[in-house]
Amino acid sequence: MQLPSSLSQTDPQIAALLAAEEARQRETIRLIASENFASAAVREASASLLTNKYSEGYPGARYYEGQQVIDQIERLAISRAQTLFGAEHANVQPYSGSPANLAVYLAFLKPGDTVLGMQLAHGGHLTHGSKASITGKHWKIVSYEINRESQRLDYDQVRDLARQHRPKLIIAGHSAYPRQIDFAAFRHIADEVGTILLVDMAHFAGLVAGGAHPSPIPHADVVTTTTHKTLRGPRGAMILCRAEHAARIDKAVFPGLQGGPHNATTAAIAVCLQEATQSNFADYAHRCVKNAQALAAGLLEKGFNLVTGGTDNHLILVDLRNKGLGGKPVAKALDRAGLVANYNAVPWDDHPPQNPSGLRLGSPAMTTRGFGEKEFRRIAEWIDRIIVSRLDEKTIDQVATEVRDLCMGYPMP
Ligand code: DSN
Repeated sequence: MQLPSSLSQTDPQIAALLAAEEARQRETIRLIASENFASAAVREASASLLTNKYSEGYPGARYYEGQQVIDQIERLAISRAQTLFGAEHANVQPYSGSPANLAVYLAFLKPGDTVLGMQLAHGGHLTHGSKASITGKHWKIVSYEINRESQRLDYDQVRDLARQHRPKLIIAGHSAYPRQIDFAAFRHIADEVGTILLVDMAHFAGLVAGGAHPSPIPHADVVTTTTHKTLRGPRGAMILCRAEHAARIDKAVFPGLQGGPHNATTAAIAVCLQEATQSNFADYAHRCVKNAQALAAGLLEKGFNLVTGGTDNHLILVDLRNKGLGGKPVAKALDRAGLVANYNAVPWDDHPPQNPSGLRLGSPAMTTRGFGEKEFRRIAEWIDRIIVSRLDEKTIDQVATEVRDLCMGYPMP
């Protein structure tokens, strides 16, 4: 039987929706800090016929035959990850960031053990122990916060909590903390209480690869990362660890948590890791930081409150409380103007997570598209114009037209 070859013939409805999404991505400015534009090569590998293959197990030790090619692909992805990040061991099979983190819990903890992680509203991730996540239900979570005055990570507090609660796992890393982390300080604390240190570098892995952010690899026992954020690969994840932990990490991923790896994703991860070794990737990584700082500077000039007062990575967390508007209505108004961001809790937020006081912004996607500091300054002006207008629809329409015009000069990869 001949399978129909084109999506538009087989399923015109989905084909039309894909075309609509392509137009939306082309005509809007993406400021979601965790999003990016993967290259055509990454997307080609992701959409390849590798999706047809099952391969439970690891290269050379599979439960299905026919792995002549898949084993080579996975070995290549592993060795590229080890080389790029200087890691002793890499597992490239986790389906995404949450399963990668869960695999680390499974590898090192028993249910009920104590974990020390960053409070969600202070920049942590759901899987760092939020009550809404399985991690907050099956393990005893102690959370550290940023310091009220400095608004930075408070390593004394982390040390005090570690001494008091003797966690089996300490997690460093974030989804919404606009500053670099002192990984050596976390290492000292972990050593003092004799515990495992996990760094979740999902947000800044691309910056690490491009030399625009310190690497956690020399300090952490285990490092998890997604591959689709600043790293600009397919939607997937990796776990990097010291050789002594390799067997328990691999066992936790498969058969502990997952079944067959997504081989098309594995190939696309290999491609993105290869792309990350190119000199233009280092340039992209440094521009991500410069562009985020330009956006931050533009917002500060307009009287916006930024958590920690600015950024030294790819993201910004705006506290909108001095503007008298909630994060959700602002994010929705910006979306109508073609400025796509997400509402976000801020530290000590007095509003619920469904309608919090913050707005998270990020530079990676539009940096990939070629925006520079001038364009990011313009974004600050647009955001200010919309806020000053109190989310007036006419102003939003005018900004939307200007946004579309600017986007036309910056083609998608
Ligand atoms: N959802 C991701 C983010 O936006 O930061 C974290 O997993």
